[in-house]
Amino acid sequence: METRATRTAIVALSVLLIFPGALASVYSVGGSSIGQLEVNWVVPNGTINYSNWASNFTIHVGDSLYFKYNPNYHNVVKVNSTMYALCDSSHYLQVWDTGDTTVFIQEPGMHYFICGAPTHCQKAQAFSILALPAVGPPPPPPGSNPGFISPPASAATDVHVLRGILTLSLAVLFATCL
Ligand SMILES: [Cu+2]
Repeated sequence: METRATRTAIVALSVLLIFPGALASVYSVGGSSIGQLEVNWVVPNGTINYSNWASNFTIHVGDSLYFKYNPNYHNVVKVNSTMYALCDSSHYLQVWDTGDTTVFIQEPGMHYFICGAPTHCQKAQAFSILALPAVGPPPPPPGSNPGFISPPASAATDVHVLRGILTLSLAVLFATCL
């Protein structure tokens, strides 16, 4: 039996397959699962360990970190590794203080975040997280590159056929739902 939920799931899956970029994830800092938005950017009270939290995930360029917090007490400060080790928020790379912060990860490598409120970083409201390069093939280098080998035409065709089928499925699904 086809339910509305099933249809929704099929549509969502189709969208993901047709637009792979939609696979970028949002990681709620301190949250228990991907995509779950929780008020969790706080001074660790014994239940949250941000370093452990960060080590649970493999994030990539294109993903986002979401910080939910009370802006009367906390903020989000991006710093370099030296300032991170010193808990020094005065030499920041970027600061957010709205209580509802989404940090889009634009570069691979280590990213360092601390809370700028006095003593909060020292109390472990801080973490570093490694971002890997974006998922998928790298863009072709600028200019001519004789060493660059194009993927086999058959693979490209398969993707087009698959996307064609999925697009058709989507059209049928929408037509059925209306
Ligand atoms: Cu804080």
